[in-house]
Amino acid sequence: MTLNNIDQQAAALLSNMKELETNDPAVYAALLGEEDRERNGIELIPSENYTFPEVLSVLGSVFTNKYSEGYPGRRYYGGQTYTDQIENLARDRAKTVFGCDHANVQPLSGSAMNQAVYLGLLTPGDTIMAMDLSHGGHLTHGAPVSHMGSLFNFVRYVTDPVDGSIDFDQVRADALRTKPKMMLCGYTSYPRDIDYAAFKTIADEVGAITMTDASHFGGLVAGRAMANPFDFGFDIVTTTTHKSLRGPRGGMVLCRKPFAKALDKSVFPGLQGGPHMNAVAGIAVTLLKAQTQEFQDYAQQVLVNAKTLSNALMAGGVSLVTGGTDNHMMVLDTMASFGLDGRVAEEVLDRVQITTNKQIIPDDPNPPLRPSGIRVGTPAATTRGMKAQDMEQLASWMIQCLRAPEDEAVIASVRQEVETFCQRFPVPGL
Ligand code: DSN
Repeated sequence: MTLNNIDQQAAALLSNMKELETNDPAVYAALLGEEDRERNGIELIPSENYTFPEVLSVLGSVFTNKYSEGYPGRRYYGGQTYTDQIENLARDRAKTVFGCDHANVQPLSGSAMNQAVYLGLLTPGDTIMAMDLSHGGHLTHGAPVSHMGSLFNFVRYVTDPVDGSIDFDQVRADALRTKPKMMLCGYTSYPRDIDYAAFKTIADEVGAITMTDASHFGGLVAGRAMANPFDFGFDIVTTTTHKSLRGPRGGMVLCRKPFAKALDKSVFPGLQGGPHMNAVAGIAVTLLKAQTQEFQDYAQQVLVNAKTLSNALMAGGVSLVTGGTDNHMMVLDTMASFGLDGRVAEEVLDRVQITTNKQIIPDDPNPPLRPSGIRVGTPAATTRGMKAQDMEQLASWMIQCLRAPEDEAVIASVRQEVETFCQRFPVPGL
């Protein structure tokens, strides 16, 4: 019996890549193209990031070969010595990082993890209070177009049009009237922090389970830069693992002990079959990284960068939804600021290799594919080492392009400047 050493693994990786180049040149070419895109452009989509090189290693590893239905020590397939090791590591590290009693690291995605919580703890038809989609909530927080929106009775709260605050007197009145079984906070496009204490007080008054979907800011909670809902007595926190946390694509359900059994059962066998063990290995690796000072510094810098970027945009006359940010993201009202809908704004910035995403704004009169704004965030740029002064430069380029979307000279010159700038900031793993 021999275990591979690092030289053998390096030779295997090179050989695997050569096989791809030879046997599937179309996919290989797309891979090279994506590498160049990531290297030569600035990633500002707030839900995207560059994962750790160690995570890339385990994602492309033999762990992808293995079926592991069940949980460590109780599997439905043999050969689980090493998969049990990595899943136990991932679960224990998740508990340490987030300060919770129990962790399930098997959800294949953010939608699956949220569905597992609702379906595991509630009965179809039950009432859940959550943030309205156009005010920042996620599809799985009850948007009418999602299956969850038809299965459960979602009561939606909204935000103040000027400062983005939540009217907790209104939330309380709605909770007393509708008697939700669950109160959910968390968001996909909301640039403010959450008042967990206020939610918890109302939930306790009506006997609701408290849940936070921390997908966007899970990494900032892990890095101690943002508040942890468990410190306020929350029952459940879900988070995707690939956004601010910098892990592989996937999800986690974290909870207090009384919910552990039902939630495990809901993830498997309730909702999913075999977990993706290469992703579970990546989650384990990520959660060790998340315990370092370097990660905490990154999390703090994400917030500093977001504040600097938002201030620079506003100083340049850009209208931001809620007038700024408390977290890693901001939403630009491009229609009000430049007379451009979000699709056009996204396309103009794409042309200079600054990647953003079109975004509906609260109560947007425009449709989702031509909404009034774009969403921007700093986790990926921060991972690459960009600091506050770089955010001022980014704001200046964005404003130049959005003010003159049809000026080919401006577009060409900013594109060149962006490409030169990017050479100073290597992409991890490339
Ligand atoms: N796709 C995620 C985001 O961009 O926020 C939410 O599903």
